[in-house]
Amino acid sequence: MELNLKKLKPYGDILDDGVVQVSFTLPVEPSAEAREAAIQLAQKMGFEPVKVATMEKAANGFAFFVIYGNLKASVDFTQIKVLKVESEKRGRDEIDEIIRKHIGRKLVVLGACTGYDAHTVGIDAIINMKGFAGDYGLERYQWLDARNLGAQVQNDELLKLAAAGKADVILVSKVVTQHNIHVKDLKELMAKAARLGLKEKLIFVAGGPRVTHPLALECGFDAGFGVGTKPSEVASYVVEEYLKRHLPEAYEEVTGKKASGARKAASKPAPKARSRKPTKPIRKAKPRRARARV
Ligand code: B12
Repeated sequence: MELNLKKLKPYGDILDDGVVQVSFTLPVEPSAEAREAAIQLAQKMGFEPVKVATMEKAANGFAFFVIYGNLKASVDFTQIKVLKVESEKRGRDEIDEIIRKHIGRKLVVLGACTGYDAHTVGIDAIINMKGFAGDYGLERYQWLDARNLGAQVQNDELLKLAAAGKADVILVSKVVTQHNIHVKDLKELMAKAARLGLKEKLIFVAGGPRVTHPLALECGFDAGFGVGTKPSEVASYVVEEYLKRHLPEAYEEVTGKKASGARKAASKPAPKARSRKPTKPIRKAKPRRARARV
């Protein structure tokens, strides 16, 4: 049997059988009627035939099911187009070497978890020295000056620090998404950045478990990263984006691609090989009392 990408289906035992395992709980005691209800629900989900592998009592008045079913639906894989971060994944040494050779100074990266969001672990995973899943954090890069401002940093404070510290890149983490607070905070940051003339000057990257690249673009960011992101993926994007905007020739040399997407602001090349220290050391934003505004 040959794989037909135009009619892609889940794989169970044999190609195109469409076998899927789903589990759910019904708020009724396990019984023959509960089993039939689970089968009918699975049929409504598009499974045929349906096999109830497990029906267990989860608690008083609750039945837990594991169902195997053959999914009838398929998707045309050849027609799928996804808006995604296009940069090539590179290792730390290569990224450091690109910055040393083509930019000649450290790129200043500021990261924070913003608003009233107190979840620090995501931004720590990206920035802190030890990194995430065996991938060193941005602090470990010789040619990045990466600073982690922690959590509960207000948008105004972040932009003030970005301007004062002459940041090149802003990394924003959003974890709490209740009532779409992440979208509201991200959009507000970008509206303020635009008013301060920072939107075009800096590279803005958003991240978090429910952040996607399209969502980040919708909020006015340049890129978005979600679950399982590794620091080197972020560094790879940042260095390519910086070259694309400021040093199109170097971008073409490094990537083999035309810097056609270069922005207007990019026409002014960044000065090479100069040390750019922030006017004042960037102080960590004052932590606010953890408050769940959700
Ligand atoms: C630990 C934790 C906490 C700790 C946080 C401690 C700390 N210092 O961070 C504490 C106890 C404080 C906490 C509090 C709350 N929490 Co909490 N918490 C969690 C938990 C268990 C783990 C989060 C975590 O650390 N993940 C590990 C990191 C590594 O993963 P990550 O954040 O996804 O980061 C990765 C990527 O997303 C990405 N990334 C993240 N940020 C960025 C940024 C950039 C720029 C980039 C490029 C990439 C990137 O890279 C990272 C590495 O791959 C989650 C549940 C879960 N299992 O996820 C709930 C969870 C996030 N919390 C939740 C909630 C509701 C709360 C509270 C509101 C609870 C309450 N009612 O008080 C409060 C909120 C407090 C506040 N003001 O924010 C909900 C959020 C639901 C939602 N959708 O909004 C979750 C999902 C639990 C749940 N299932 O309900 N929490």
